[in-house]
Amino acid sequence: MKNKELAQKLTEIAELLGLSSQDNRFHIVAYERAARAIDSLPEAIETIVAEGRLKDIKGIGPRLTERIVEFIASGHINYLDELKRQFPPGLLEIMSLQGVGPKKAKVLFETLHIATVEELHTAATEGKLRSIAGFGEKTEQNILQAIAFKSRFSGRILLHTAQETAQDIVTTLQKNPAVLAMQFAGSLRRSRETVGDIDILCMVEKGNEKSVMEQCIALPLVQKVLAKGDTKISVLSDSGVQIDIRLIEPRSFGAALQYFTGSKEHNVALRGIARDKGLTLNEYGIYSLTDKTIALGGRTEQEIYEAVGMAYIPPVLRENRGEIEAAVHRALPLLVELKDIRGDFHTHSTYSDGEDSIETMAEDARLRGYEWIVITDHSQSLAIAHGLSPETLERKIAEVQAYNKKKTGITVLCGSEVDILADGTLDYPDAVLRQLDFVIASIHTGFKQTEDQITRRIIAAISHPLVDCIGHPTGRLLGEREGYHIDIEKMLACARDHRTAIEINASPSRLDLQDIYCKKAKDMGVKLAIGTDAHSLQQLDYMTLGIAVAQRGWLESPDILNTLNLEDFNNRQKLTREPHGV
Ligand code: DGT
Ligand code: CA
Ligand code: CA
Ligand code: ZN
Repeated sequence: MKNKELAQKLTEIAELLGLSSQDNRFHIVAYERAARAIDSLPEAIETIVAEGRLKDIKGIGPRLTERIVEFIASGHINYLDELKRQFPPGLLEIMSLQGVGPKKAKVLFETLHIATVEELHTAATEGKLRSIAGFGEKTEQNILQAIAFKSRFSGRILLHTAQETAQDIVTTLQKNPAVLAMQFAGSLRRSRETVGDIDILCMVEKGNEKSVMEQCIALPLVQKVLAKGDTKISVLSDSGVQIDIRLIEPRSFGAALQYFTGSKEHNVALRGIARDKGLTLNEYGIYSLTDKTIALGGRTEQEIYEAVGMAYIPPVLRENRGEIEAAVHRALPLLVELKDIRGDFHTHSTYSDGEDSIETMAEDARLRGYEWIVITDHSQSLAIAHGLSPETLERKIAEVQAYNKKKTGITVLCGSEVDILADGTLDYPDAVLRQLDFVIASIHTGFKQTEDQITRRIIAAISHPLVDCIGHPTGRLLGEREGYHIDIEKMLACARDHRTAIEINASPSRLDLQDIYCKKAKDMGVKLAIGTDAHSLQQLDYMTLGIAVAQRGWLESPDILNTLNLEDFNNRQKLTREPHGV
């Protein structure tokens, strides 16, 4: 399937067009839209092209069709190569810095001939940027911060990307009869929001390693073998991520899984407790300090945790943040799971910038076993995402009511993701908000305001009686931008007082509210609402990422509003609302 590669190329075209001096806005939007549509297709683009069904995809006109057909036939898009020749390659990387768009990148190139991030760093450090018209000392500082942020992230990949890559490997290797079992390990298994390298364990009987090793080297994604021993191999993938695969005998598999899942801090603390009990723990098993020849356990992880006298600790909690003490006292949280989820709070339909209709989204949610789905299209001022005018919103409400009359087995709730404007007011009047089943208030503009301004703005929204939830509360985008400045503790305290929920936005590059703050929210008595922010039905899958964040934040079913059935959901609605979802 070449979907991802094609989407990436179309995105690059959009980015490069932004550097050009002509007004290309419409072309840029068209390429971005097409990239998103192709990235979320459920089938291979090759098949669609071969069967002449490209025209069925919304937003793909004759020009895009031509480029896509060319790419499928040759693997190249000439137009992209041409654009690349016009601009130095480093400019794309410069544009990916927070706060540096095509306009600034272009000025930097034309005035100071800056064409790489290194050159930009040097110029900013030497104070040369402030001489450019429209730049100031502040811009210089922001650029240095953005470069620092990017290098901190650099080399790490999104959890979702790591999961997809690792799953491909597991699917291939599992076909080998010598492979008895496979498990993710490391930060990937702990579901950290970003992953440095991918760790995978294979259960293989002693003597059977050779064929598995050969198969690892032959994996299609392997670009380079970094290191290879008898039972361990490290490779570099074609997308530049390192993958460590270890082959482990069944009798040590649990011990190895425990060891290589980490975190390092968790393991250090666990070994300390083992030592106090006269035990020693390594990647092969758990032994008595006095007789290291007899293993007391090692086949399963459960054996290890039992031997040191504590409850089994789920991988998502293994960060040495109190889980060991809780396991000793048999007081671990009963973590929320996917099977507890009854609905999704944050989705977009074709009414705003989603790819699928309300009906299509609802049917997919029904197949996932949900009882309800909230469709939260954007509000009027967000023109770039086709925000809805109050008139269009009326039409949408009517469509939702008509849909619910059909009793398909799932209830659609008509919501909106309403912009919190720069002054803290909302993007719809109360009369409009009152007609909605669920209101998420989000910040999409004015990121440069001070912490005080942003916090006040969010608090104004939280205290508004018609707001149910605050969307992606910190505005961060992993690896792209740090988010706006906000006093999280103040926000949470206000949310508790007004019984307004805080979103766990499960979009792969958001995962916002972050795990550590979820735990704080729970401790403060704030409810959380998971929203996938799906812009297509496939993206409803992101619920698993939202669950991972919730679990890493120690959250249990009652902490998460998605576990409410429809009746309880309607009952908790604020009294000011006129119910019409059912
Ligand atoms: P990452 O890859 O940076 O996202 O984070 P991890 O946690 O996956 O770290 P990684 O890949 O270096 O190692 C995987 C696990 O293996 C780690 O969580 C704990 C264990 N481990 C690896 N090397 C050592 C070591 O030298 N000492 C200890 N205590 N544990 C180690
Ligand atoms: Ca790792
Ligand atoms: Ca590793
Ligand atoms: Zn949003």
